Amino acid sequence: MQPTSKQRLWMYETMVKSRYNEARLSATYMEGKSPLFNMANGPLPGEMHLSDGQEPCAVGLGAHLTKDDYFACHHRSHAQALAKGVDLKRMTAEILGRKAGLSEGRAGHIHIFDYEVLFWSSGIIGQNMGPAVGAALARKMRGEAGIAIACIGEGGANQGGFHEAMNLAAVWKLPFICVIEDNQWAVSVPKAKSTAIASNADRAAAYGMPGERVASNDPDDIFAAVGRAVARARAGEGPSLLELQTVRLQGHFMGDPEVYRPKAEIAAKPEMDPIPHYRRKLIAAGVMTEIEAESIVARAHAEVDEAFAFARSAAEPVPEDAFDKVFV
Ligand SMILES: Cc1ncc(C[n+]2csc(CCOP(=O)(O)OP(=O)(O)O)c2C)c(N)n1
Repeated sequence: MQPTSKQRLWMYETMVKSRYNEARLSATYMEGKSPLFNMANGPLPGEMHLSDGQEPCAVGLGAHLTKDDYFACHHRSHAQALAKGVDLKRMTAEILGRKAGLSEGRAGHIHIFDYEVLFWSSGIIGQNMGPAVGAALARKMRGEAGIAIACIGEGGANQGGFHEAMNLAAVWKLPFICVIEDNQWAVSVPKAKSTAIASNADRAAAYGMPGERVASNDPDDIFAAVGRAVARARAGEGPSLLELQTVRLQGHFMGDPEVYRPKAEIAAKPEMDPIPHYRRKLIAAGVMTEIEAESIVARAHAEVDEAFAFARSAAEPVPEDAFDKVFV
C-alpha cells in the first residue's frame, strides 16, 4: 500500500512541524539554564526528550489512524502526538505547565494525554503496552471500531510487561499493533548490548503473530508496513509487531553530552536526517515543487509559533489547583 500524494504532503508537513516544534521547545528549555546547566531552572524545568530523527515513524503511523484508534506512546512522543492530531496549543501549554494545558499543567512533556483523540504517553518504559492491549480488548469486547497501538523504544522491548502484553494480545487475537522504534540507543546502551537478536521482528513468531522490520526510516516505507498491520487489525485478524529502524538525532535528553556515542555516528547525523531526504524525494517525484515545499514549511512554522504564543501568554495554575482532581 503506497501513500497518496495528499498523504505524502501531510507526512512531510507534519514532520517539518514536529522538527520546528522541537527546536522551539529546546530554545525555550535552555532559557535560564546557562552558563550552569541546571534542570530545575528556566520556564521549562525537568527532563526534555526530543524526537528529532524519529518523525517518519510518527507520520507513517499517524497517516493510518482515526480518532477511534488508541495510541499509547513513550517518553519521546511529541512527533507522535502531532501525528495523532493532539491539539498543539494545548500540548505546548501543558509542556510549559500552564492551566490551559491538556492536563492543566500537571503532567508536563512526558505525560501527554488527549482524550479527544485517544492519545497518551508515559515515562515508565514499556508501561504503555498493558493499557494499550486493554484498550484493544475493550474495542473487541464491545464490538467497536478502532484499534490500539503501543509505541515503545527498542530498550522498552526488554521490559517484562512487553512480553506479557504481546502474549495476551495474540492469545485474545486483539486489534493491536506493537511498534518498536529502534533508534539503536537506550540512553547510553547500544541495542547490541541489551538485545541478543538484531531484529525484534523475529520475536513476533514466539507470540504467534506477524513481525516486520522496516530499515529505511522513510515515511513511505513505514506507511506501507503500518498499512498492512492496520488492515489486519481492522479485519479482526489479530495483532502485529513492527520494528522501525530510525535515528535519534539528539542526545537521550537535553543536556546529554553523548560521550558514549561513537564520533563517526555523531558526525553522520546530518546525513541521517530523514526530513531533507523526504523533501528531495517528493520534489523528484513531482509531488511538490521547491516553492510549494517552502510554503509548507512556512505554514508549519506559523502554526508552531502560534501555539508557543498561546502557551507563553497562558496563565499558570495557582497553588490551590494542586489539590484539584487528586484522589484522596
Ligand atoms: C521502567 C523504567 N525503567 C527505567 C527508566 C529510565 N529510562 C528512561 S528512558 C530509558 C531508555 C529507554 O530507551 P528506549 O526504550 O530505547 O527509548 P529511547 O529513549 O531510545 O527513545 C530509561 C532506561 C524508566 N523511565 N522506566
